[in-house]
Amino acid sequence: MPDRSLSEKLFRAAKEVIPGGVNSPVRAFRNVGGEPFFAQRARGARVWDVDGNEMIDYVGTWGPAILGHAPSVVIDAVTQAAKEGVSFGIPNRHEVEIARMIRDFVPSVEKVRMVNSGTEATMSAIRLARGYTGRDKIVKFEGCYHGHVDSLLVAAGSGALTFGQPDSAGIPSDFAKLTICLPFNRPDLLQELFEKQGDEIAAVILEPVPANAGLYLPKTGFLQLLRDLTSKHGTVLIFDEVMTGFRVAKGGVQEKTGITPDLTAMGKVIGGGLPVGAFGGKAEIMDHLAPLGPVYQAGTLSGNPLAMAAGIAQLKEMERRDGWNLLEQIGQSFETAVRDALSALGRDLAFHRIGSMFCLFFTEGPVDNLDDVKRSDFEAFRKFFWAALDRGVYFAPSQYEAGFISLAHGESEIAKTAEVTCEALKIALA
Ligand code: KE4
Repeated sequence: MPDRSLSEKLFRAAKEVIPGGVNSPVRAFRNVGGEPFFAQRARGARVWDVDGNEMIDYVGTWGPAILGHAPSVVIDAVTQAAKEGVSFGIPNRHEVEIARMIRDFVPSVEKVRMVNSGTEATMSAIRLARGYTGRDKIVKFEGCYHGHVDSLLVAAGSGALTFGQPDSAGIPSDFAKLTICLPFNRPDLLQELFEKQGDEIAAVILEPVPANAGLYLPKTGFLQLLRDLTSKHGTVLIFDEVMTGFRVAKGGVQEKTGITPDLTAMGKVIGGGLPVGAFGGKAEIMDHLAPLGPVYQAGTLSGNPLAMAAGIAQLKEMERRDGWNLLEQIGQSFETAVRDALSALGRDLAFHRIGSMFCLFFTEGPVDNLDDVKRSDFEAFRKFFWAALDRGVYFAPSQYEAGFISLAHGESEIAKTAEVTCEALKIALA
């Protein structure tokens, strides 16, 4: 068992001054029990805790670390930008450059507004859709998580699900009732809803590949049906690609599927690890934003030069190395290792992967939506998580999260992970 005494000491101190000792609930390890470790430093595919324990990291700061942690191209870009100033609150050239890159990577994004988190991105996209359509109702899917937005913390995933709080306290019922929640991958229920209320619905927002209740894929035709129904009824279709964007493909899920939303929420990868979100889409809709139009949205640090420089450097490096193709190759070798471990144990657990995002469910398939995920053996997951962590591999501390592979996960990391996964599965499934 690794020594984690300094992390324990820090956690005790943290809990005295920070609610739950964390600045984001999922970091508290509540889904797996025990206490979180405290990071000392991270580089490439590895993270070291304050007690000096080294781990191969498959959380990757929940998505941004697509090149691996602290890539030199990002550090150099941020250092250079900082020499000119850390924040202006004045338009700067970095904002124009990253906006042009986002537009070029994601053709459905004709105009984009930078913000400071994925939450801000989805919150702003919803407000914009309501302002553009003049309608109030919105649709989301059970288990999808779009940040801690009042109107979207309804049947939400990720940390909200981890704590059994898919419907947060503090949200007025008058507010929540404007959010209609459907199970994912149920075209029948979608069709029925739109037949009855389609012309009253401002927007449908979804993770086109849900990855906040584990990771599962849209069934064939589901996204196309969504696109057809929203187009027919003048409803704004919003893809929340905060996690999948610039990761599962250069242009995200919309590039892989060819289904084009009206608006896209983005974040994580485009910030290179610094606080960034963005939302963008059709100019006709985006031009309803202040100062052009009646929908207000603002942010002191939006377009911050350091965050922009980090995102530009990361996107350029991904493009230079054709990172998406490399990630697919690494993802395939990772998947082979996991499936070999499962077959050696004679267990047919559901393992889902799209590019460099994955999830091992402690249940047999099919896993098509949140109800299927809830069949998982959470005790076995807990044992697996700690057995892997104690052997130097850090997976996401919740069955309701996805894993992330980076360009820094080389052959040695995958080989070590295969060995540890095998041992951890034996312990978890014994
Ligand atoms: P942030 O506000 O946390 O930057 O982004 C919210 C968000 C929006 N949309 C999607 C699809 C997301 O996955 C997220 C945030 N992702 C979680 C990980 N599942 C962040 C981790 C955390 O809450 O600490």
